[in-house]
Amino acid sequence: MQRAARLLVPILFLLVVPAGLLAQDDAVEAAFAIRVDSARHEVVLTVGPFVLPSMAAGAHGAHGPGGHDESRMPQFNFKFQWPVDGTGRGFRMTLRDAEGKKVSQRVLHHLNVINQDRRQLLLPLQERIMAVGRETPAIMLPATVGLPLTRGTRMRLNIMWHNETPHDVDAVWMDIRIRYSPANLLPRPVLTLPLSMDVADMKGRPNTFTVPAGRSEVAREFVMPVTGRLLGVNGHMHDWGTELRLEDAVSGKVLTRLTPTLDSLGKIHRMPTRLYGIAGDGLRLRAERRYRIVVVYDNPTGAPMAGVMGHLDGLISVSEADLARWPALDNPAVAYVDEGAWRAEYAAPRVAPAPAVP
Ligand SMILES: [Cu+2]
Repeated sequence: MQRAARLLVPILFLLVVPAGLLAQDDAVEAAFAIRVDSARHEVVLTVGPFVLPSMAAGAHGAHGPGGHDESRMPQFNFKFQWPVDGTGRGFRMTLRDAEGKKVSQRVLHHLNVINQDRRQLLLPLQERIMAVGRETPAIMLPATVGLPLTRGTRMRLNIMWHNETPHDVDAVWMDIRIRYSPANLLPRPVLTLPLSMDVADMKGRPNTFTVPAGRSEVAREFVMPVTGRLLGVNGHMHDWGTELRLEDAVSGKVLTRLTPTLDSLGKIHRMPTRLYGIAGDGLRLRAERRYRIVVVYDNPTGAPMAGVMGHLDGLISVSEADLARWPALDNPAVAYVDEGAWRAEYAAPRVAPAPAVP
């Protein structure tokens, strides 16, 4: 790699799409722009401005008990084509206001970048190459690994806002800088792809479920479609979740276990990220072998708790041969062997019949 001085970077690709159809009632149009900063090897997405009135009054935390009302949260989608051949390594996201000052990530519910041209390994759903919540820090992999991406891949950026601060935000712009390694990088990076393991996720259903009062476990098994090495994993649970683990379903051996750090009220403060060696071998998951994910809740509220979640999000490395065996986008195969949280013991919360109107 030549170490180029700070040249003005050539812009390979520039596209501006008004999002008028999705804009808020007051007709502010958020525009989307994409460009390639080839000196820094970054694809830069810029979108804004968004107007974000405070939702603090009467709104609850995004992941409080009983779930959260996403129907009130403004949501935006922007489609674009990935502009370069290479491997993605990570990203940085910043929010800033009209003066260029940083805006707190507490106005964001989530953002996702979805690869519409590749499916997930376990479910026939599109691959999520990036998922950012309120607390997600910047993620950057070493140049020795990366997510394979080809120029022209169809992508979708999805943003949901939830301004839980007491202040209205008049205008906010989002900048996402996605670092890539060019296709001619030698030695060729180890190919890594996201792996989502969820106790409830199914096409057409929410990935939330209900847990009873007291201690409970939900487990779900899946069969790996290809061999891969788990390089790292983090997990997501709601309050009163106490543990997430991955087991070999045949031997029962616990392969990894994540327990959250709790705040003084016993609520989840932070989920750890486990790394098994970016440079090392990682944790081997073998094709055709059965694995089990388990989420444990200890619900002290005395009542069933709806709208909770349990999933592990990992990164696996695969060989070129295994990437070629990756299920095709139109392959409807589901790797889960059971319905997990959606099994028979799950009963949808009963809705009382509405009183008759005279
Ligand atoms: Cu959640």
